[in-house]
Amino acid sequence: MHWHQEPAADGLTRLRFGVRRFAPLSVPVRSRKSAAQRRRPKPSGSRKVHAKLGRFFGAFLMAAGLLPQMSAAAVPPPLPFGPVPTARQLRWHEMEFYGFVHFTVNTFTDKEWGYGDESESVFNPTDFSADQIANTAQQGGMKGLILTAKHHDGFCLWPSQYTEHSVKNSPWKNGKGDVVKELSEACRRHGLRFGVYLSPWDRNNKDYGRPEYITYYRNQLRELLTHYGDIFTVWFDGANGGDGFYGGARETRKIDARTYYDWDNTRQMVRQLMPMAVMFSDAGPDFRWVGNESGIAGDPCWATLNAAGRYPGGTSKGLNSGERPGTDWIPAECDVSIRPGWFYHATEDARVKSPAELLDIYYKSVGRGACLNLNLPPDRRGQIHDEDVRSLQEFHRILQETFAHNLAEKGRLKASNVRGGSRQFGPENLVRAHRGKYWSTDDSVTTPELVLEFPHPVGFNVVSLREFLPLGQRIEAFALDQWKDGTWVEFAKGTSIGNHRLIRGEYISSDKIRLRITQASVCPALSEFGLFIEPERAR
Ligand code: FUL
Repeated sequence: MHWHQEPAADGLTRLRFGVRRFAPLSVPVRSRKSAAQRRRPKPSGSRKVHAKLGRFFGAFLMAAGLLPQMSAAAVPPPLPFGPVPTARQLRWHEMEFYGFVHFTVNTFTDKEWGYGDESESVFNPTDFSADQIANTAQQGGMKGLILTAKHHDGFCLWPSQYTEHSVKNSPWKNGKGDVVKELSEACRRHGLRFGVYLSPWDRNNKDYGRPEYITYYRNQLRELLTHYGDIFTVWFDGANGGDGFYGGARETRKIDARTYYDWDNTRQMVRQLMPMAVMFSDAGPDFRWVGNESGIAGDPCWATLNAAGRYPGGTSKGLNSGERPGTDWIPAECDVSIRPGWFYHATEDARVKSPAELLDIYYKSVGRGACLNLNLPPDRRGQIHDEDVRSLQEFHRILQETFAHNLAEKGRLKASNVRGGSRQFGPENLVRAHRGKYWSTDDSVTTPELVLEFPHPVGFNVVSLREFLPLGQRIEAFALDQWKDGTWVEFAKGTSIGNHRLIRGEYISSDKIRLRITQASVCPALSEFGLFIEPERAR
């Protein structure tokens, strides 16, 4: 099942999104008429005469060259191209950076995959602090956290009524604790969204491999989606089947990942219980695995994919780069741990990724249009280790300094073409970081260019581009030039843009920069063109 558009109250199909800094926006995607046009009542009587007079004077002024620009409402926006994101996908795109929290019995047994026979008594964090975890994430620039409510070992971090294998039988808080509750509440206190990872593979459950287990899995999912407030994502892991405890059977159980889980019905349940939650898996439906666990998206990394025949745990072919043309909007998420393992191991304290490594990952994930899901594994206290906190904070400080000022704001932008000559689609929309506005061209112009001119040379080493996603991924290739010694010199080129493209390179100083769209399926719709400079220590 795939969701591209949502019906609005007036019968039109609309994409809607609104976030910090960005004004709520509705984009009609089937009608060429603007919302203002649709709402405008038909003139009658004397109003008809006024309307006629208005049109007459408008034509007169335009002919006299006194009204060079057409009124905004008269120029229809470009039609959407290919698959487009849903409202819930747009909300997710805007998050860009969030975190995983891998925490369970493995934290105490020093394993990555528990067998499923771990005693509940091993789960005993000495000083669990959901606030320390949420605060670390928030201070590190993350917009949400996804908790491993249940990993492959089957141990539940909440007191599920469907199993004894959970926190309720652990010594932690005398069995009265609930990690899911504490972390979901701490996230809300820190302005973070909260999501859950519920491993489909369960090495503890006696029914795993049989139909009864699917009922058990859905019951657990229902608990998570009805007891803990808003859940922004449900993360379905593709790792599946094999040996395990399985209620004491201690055997190997193989399942057919294509059919066993009956994903269609589970997805439908999530849609009903949590309509704005985005679902992750190798096959979407809302966002996809990027095909590796090192946090690196392909270049290109298209937001589209051909979903037919794909399923969680199926082929990873095409996931890294996406597929174009693709039938479905299923953008990539890059998941990676701040340490070598997903769970905390004291032996890895000296192997926490440095701020420079995290920056490299950021530019190769978020900077290629994907979202970054960076794992922060709590230690045996139940808190994020100092080393991880330090590295994440410095990484975030560098990003904040880098993106504090868009240097392009100081320049003057000239476009080779502006759609209908209308200000509504003018290039000035590009530098104000307003995702609801964009520069676009006439339908016949697919390879336009933009020149940004400054009174004095400006130094930068990062260029930021964004497409206006409600109209689909339209641009296929672009190039950037600097004016140097009286001529244009190309300094970068690329392919996919999508939600975000960051080009990070050598330090450049120039008073004229040019962006060329060199290949596009239809006229482009670009909502950001930014120039930034990284602080010295980032390089
Ligand atoms: C994988 C799992 O097997 C790992 O343990 C981890 O949870 C990672 C995010 O996904 O498939």
